[in-house]
This record gives sequence, structure tokens and C-alpha cells, in this order.
Amino acid sequence: MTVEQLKHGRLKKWVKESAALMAPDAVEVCDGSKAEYDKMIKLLVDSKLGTVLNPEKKPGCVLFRSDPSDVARVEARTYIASEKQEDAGPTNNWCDPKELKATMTDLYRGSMKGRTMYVIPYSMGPVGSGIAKIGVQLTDSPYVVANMHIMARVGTKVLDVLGADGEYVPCWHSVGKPLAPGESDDGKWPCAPIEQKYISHFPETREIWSYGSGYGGNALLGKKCLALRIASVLARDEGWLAEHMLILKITNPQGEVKYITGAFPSACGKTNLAMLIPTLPGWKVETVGDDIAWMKFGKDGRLYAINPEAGFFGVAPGTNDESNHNAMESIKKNTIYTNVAMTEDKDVWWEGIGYDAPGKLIDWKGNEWVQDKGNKEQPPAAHPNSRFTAPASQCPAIADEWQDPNGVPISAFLFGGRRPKTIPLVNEAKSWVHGVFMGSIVGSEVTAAALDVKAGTIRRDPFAMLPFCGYNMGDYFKHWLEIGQKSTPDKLPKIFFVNWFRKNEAGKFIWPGYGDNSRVLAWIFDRCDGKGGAVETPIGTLPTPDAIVRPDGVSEADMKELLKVDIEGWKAEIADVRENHYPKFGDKLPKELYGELEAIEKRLEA
Ligand code: GTP
Ligand code: SPV
Ligand code: MN
Repeated sequence: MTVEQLKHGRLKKWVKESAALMAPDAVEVCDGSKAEYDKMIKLLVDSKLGTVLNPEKKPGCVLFRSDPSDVARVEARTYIASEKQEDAGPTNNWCDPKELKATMTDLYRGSMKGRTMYVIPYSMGPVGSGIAKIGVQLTDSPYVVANMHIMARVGTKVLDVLGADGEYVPCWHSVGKPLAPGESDDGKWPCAPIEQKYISHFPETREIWSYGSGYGGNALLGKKCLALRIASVLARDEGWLAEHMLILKITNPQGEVKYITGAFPSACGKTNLAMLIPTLPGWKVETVGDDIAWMKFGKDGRLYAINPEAGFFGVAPGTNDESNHNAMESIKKNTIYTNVAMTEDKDVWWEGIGYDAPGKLIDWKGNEWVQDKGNKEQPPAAHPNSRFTAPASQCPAIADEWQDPNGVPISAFLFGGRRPKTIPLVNEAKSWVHGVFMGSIVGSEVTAAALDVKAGTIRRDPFAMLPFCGYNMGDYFKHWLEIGQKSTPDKLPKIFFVNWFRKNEAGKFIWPGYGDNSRVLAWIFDRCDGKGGAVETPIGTLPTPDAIVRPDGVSEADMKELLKVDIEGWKAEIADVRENHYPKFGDKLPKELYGELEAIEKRLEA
């Protein structure tokens, strides 16, 4: 489809003005068809950016290797450019929107020379449903077009819903590497150097401008940029929630169903929990979403969640048949792999895939790589943040209702992170406000999902939204407290804090995790019905020692350790919140949360 054929006057004008600035050789409006997807892949293979994998082993799959400067989100280059700095808050980078637009306009000038500008109309949420939001992304990256085909609903059907004057979020994206006449990418992943990358959000005008990166959340603008950063602002204004949460359906042996969401920081287990296969007999878990949940109140006063995405952009390393069988099944065909290693017979391999590297590999940098198990210093063959892009419909555990525009009613929220010490396996909040307090102090060891934060150190990542909240995090805490006022405790989800990542003195995980997390989910399920052995402690409500059925390899002593209230550890934790975390928010920090802080300090002293 051509630009002239666009029926939406404002959209047509914007596309033409953008093209005049960015100067692409051609402009194409995406229809979302399979033929279009195939055409993108062919272009990418022809320019030696993509490698078609072995059709016998991975039919319809393609591998990409990105530039080492472009392997993850870049938080230091991500901006919330609100009119007032205060509205971005202490946890976001801020820049005056006029200034930022001037800087970026200069970068965009001529940035698409030698390339095609693709116009991607996309819907986050089922097309045409009341809860869905429409965006239109202009991009010069066929890789992004192909990924967006999987991750969102794209094409003509979205334009049909948009009609002649519907609302959309305009999104600019350029990889920032114009081509000279006759030049081709020729195997070199196009992007701009780090200091020229910008992932910018304009919350008041609801615009997204991304420049210089072609990878993941930096470039697939429907995901973190629209469905979290911009949507969180809409949610604040309209009284709903846009969260970095998985959504799962769980059925107990009696056939009773509940839906649970969970917010864990990047690369901390959302995809795994969403696709879990219970080791507890008779229980069943199905997937509704693995990364983002939008939740609105139903007429019955309960919160209903939808997954605004259509695919999974999941972490590859550590994914294997044991840890996540359903993910392994989901990525057997029609999947885009980025920065994993390739075997001689053109299959994929990564650290933690469950078997040794077969022979000579090509690593994520494109070099030959032979596994040397004696060498602990050997750099990994797959980048730690290498990922797969796969259609959600390919997941064997996908729930029937995953695309229901009405959403699913949520019974429990889980919060958690990677904490080797102090934080118990599971802990139930005493009240909504206590739960919000716990969400606001989430800490986690940093992972490889962002390029510019040091992996391994513990940082506070409130509600797992630190990199994704589109406004002042203090106001975000207030919004969560207000949500709790909109319904009654019997209808609101109960709030739990979980930690699968406790380690012993030898540095080994005490809890086996993965499928065995179903044992914790079963306790949570029962608690939602007021059942399950529970004991009140200073930090919250914990399971009695025998309330969680112990998996193989977890001794009684281990269980005791996992459920211990570490008074000294918690005192240090809370002192850190008081001294280093809460003061960041100044008078934006709701006083109710200081109330909870004082209450827990008192309980720990008692
Ligand atoms: P994003 O897509 O970045 O938002 O991450 P995510 O939260 O979906 O992370 P994911 O489920 O992909 O988890 C990534 C890493 O956590 C992998 O290395 C997993 O092996 C590891 N992991 C997941 N669940 C568990 C668990 O229960 N125990 C342990 N020890 N590791 C886990
Ligand atoms: C995350 O980092 O939380 C992700 C991957 O889900 S990305 O889409 O790149 O942000
Ligand atoms: Mn995520």
C-alpha cells in the first residue's frame, strides 16, 4: 500500500512530513501479511544480516547477530521528556522536550537515505477491542517490521479500525545508519554509536522517538515504550494499571481456576513462571502473557487483565526442556533468534540449553567458538541477553482466553526479584497498603537485560517498573494506593512477595525453582480462598513449615531457611529503604508508605 492510499488525513500528512525529514528512498505501508513478513526476511538475508536456519530442525526460523553496542535496552539513553522535570521524577532521565526534539530532529534529518521507510500500523491488545491502543511506527528496519509482525497485531486490519480520524500514538524509529548510493549493510548490523542512541518518550503529547538502536525494547516500540511507558501515563490519568507483569491461569486438582499476575524485573523469571509445568500432581498452569499486563476494573469491582502483546520476546540462555518445556516448544518454528550461537548444521545453541555444544559453533559475534568446559573464563557463545521472538499462539500452554478483550479476573499479584539472602521464599502482604509498600521496595540483582547497568549488584526496582514507568515513581506509588481505594479487599487481588533465588553459603540455589514454583503457587491459590497454613510475622504472613509441599532435594532445614524471618537482615533492608531509597522521592513519597516503614521497624524491634 502507498502513502497516497491512506484514508486517515492526519496520518498521511504526518508520514509525508516524516519522510521529507528522514529522506528514505521509498515509503511502504505495511499490510501485515505473511508475504510481507517473508519479503522482510528475504531482504535481511540478502543483505547478510539474517541467516535462515536448517529447515529440518528449525523451519521458518532466522538468526540475527546484532552489533555489540546494540544487544539490550540502554537505560542511560532512555528519556521521559515531560514538560516539567518533576513529572519524570528521580528515577528517569529527563530532558526538556523542545531541546530533545531539536537534537533528535537533527539526527533524523536524512537518516533513512538509501533505505525504505516502513509504516507499521499496530494494535496493542486485540484489534478493535475497547482496551486496545493503536500505534503507528515509522521505521527503516525490516528486522523491526518482522519482529513487530510477531509481537503485535499489525497491518491493514489496524488501519481499518483507525478509520479516517482515529487516535494513534505516533512512533519514529530509525537505526541511524543512512546508506550511501550503492552501499548495502553487507552483514554489518546497522545502528548508531551509544552516545547517539535515544529512546525518547513525550508523555503529554503521547509520542515516541527512537534513534540509533535496532534491538528489542529500544526498537519494537509497541512493547516497553507504548505498552508500559506511555500506557502507564494513560493508566494514571484513567484509573487503571499498565504493569511489567506476566499473567497466568492456574487450575487446582478440583478444577477451580484462578488468574495470577507477577512483576519481576527483566530476566528474573516472568516467562518461566507464565509457562510453568507444575511438579505438583493435579495442578495445571496456562499462559495468558509473559511480560506486560494491562488491568482495568470490571463492573463487579475486580481487576481484569489483558496481555497487550501477541508474541514472546524471551531470554534464550537458561531456557531448556527441563526449565521451560513450553518455551522450547514455542520456538521450534517461525521464530526469530537474535544473538544466540549457531551450530554447524545451522541449529541454535546457548548456555543452559541442556546439552553440550555440538562441535564448532559460530558465537553471537560471528566468530568460531568451541566449548572449553575446563575454562571458566571462556566468554559465552550466546549473548546473556540473546532472545527469541515467537508467536504466542505457538505456545502449547497458551490459555484459550489469552485474547479475550474482556481480560481475566486477577486473584493475586506477585512481586519479586533475585535476592540471594534475607527475602523469604514467599510472604503475603497484610493489606493492600502493606503490599504496595513491599512492591515499592523490590530489590534485585541486576541482569544482562540492560546494557549500561552493572550485572550482579542489587538495585531497587520498584514493582519491576524502574526502567518502564513513564512518570514520577512517587506519583506511581500514589496511583497504586488509589487503585486500592477503588474497590474492597475481598475483590482486590491479594499481594505476595516471592523469591526463587535464595542461595546457600556455597552459592548454590536453595530452591529448585521453575516447575517446583507451582508448590508456592498452590499455597498462594489457597490463601486467596482464606485457606493454607499461615503464620503472622513482623514482615508479613508466611507459610507454616509444612504448608508448602517440599520438592526433592529440599530438606526440612532448607525449608526452614527459606521461610525464616531474618530479623537482622530485614533491619538492614529497611534501614537502606529509609536512608537511601525513599528519600529519592522527596515529598512525592506517599505518607502511607512511611507509615508502613515505621510499622515494620516497630515490629522488627518488638
Ligand atoms: P524479561 O523478558 O527481561 O522481562 O524477563 P523475564 O522476567 O521474562 O525473564 P525469564 O523468565 O526469561 O528469566 C530469565 C532467567 O531467569 C533465565 O536465566 C532463567 O533460567 C532464570 N529463571 C527463571 N525462573 C527461575 C527460577 O525459578 N529459579 C532460578 N534459579 N532461575 C530462574
Ligand atoms: C525487558 O528487558 O524487560 C524485556 C526485554 O522484556 S526488552 O523488550 O528488550 O525490554
Ligand atoms: Mn520485560
